Amino acid sequence: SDSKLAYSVGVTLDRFIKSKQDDFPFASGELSQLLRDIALAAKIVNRETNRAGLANIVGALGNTNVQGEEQQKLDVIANIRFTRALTKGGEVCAIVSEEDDEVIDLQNKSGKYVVAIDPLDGSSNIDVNISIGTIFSIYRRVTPVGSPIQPEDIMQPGMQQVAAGYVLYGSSTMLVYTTGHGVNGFTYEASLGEFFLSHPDMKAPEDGLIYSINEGTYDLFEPGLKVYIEQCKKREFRARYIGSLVADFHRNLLKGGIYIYPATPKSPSGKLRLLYEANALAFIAEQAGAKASDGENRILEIRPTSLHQRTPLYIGSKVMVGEAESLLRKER
Ligand code: AHM
Ligand code: MG
Repeated sequence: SDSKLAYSVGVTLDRFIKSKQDDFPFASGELSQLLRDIALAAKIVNRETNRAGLANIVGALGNTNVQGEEQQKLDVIANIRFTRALTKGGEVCAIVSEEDDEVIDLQNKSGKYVVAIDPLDGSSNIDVNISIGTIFSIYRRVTPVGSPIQPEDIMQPGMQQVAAGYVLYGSSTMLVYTTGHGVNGFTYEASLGEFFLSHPDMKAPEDGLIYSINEGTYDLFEPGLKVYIEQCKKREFRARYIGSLVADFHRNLLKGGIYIYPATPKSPSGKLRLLYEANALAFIAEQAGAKASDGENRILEIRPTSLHQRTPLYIGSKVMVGEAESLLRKER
């Protein structure tokens, strides 16, 4: 197959990014460099993730580094690693991170890009050795380079992303990203320290058989969603829910399926965050021929009003998301 061929020829992420530089609106190479910065931080976080179970042992052996970082929780470490990479790279002027209440203004006047990031999503899974992920969105700032950053640089709808991606720290580590010209996936080869193109031009199946939702809260679902879930059961679909968004999304993208995090009376906007969780995955989904909505509206068209705002999320195979939406509409 094509993907096997590409892998055997050995297209590294660096080479791929270079060859795609023409995709970028103003091919100055800065976005390419920014993607490479993210990939480097991902390698470091991958290393830390692989050692997660050893953290206490390493501490006991007195191997703490100067910052004492081994003692910190992995999501904090990931935040430090990504923030540092984005700061040192020089292309970024501001960062929105799940780990920080406020926007991080890097005071870097020449930086053209704003990054929204969840450095380590699904972190409740770390202690039990289950897949976790990093999710990132990249925007071009809208106010002039050289001036102080403004709220409108940060609060951009997902449609304005220039690139987005995720890293899945799973049975293999993968980096998947889009710049709006299709989706490509790279698998990490640890012994070489390189990501290799393993999933060129990823396309989601139009329809699927997997549904991913925390059914433990079924009683709180709105009527249309209850009907949809009952339909999934009648058709004997497969229920798969890791509780790690990147992993659930990635599986469904490859195999065909829907991931749902609904609104409930307790959390009327669901749980997931628009800026650094939903938008990036929505951009990737659409680029792969899938669909992402809040049950009613296209995720990428939502105008953010606050930094950490939440949104319900219905994401995955086009047919499935469409069906769920029409049932919600019918019962509302
Ligand atoms: P986090 O950002 O605190 O890690 O939470 C996000 C995670 C997602 O990865 C996952 O899909 C979801 O929370 C699971 O939530 P729940 O346990 O409510 O099903
Ligand atoms: Mg998260």
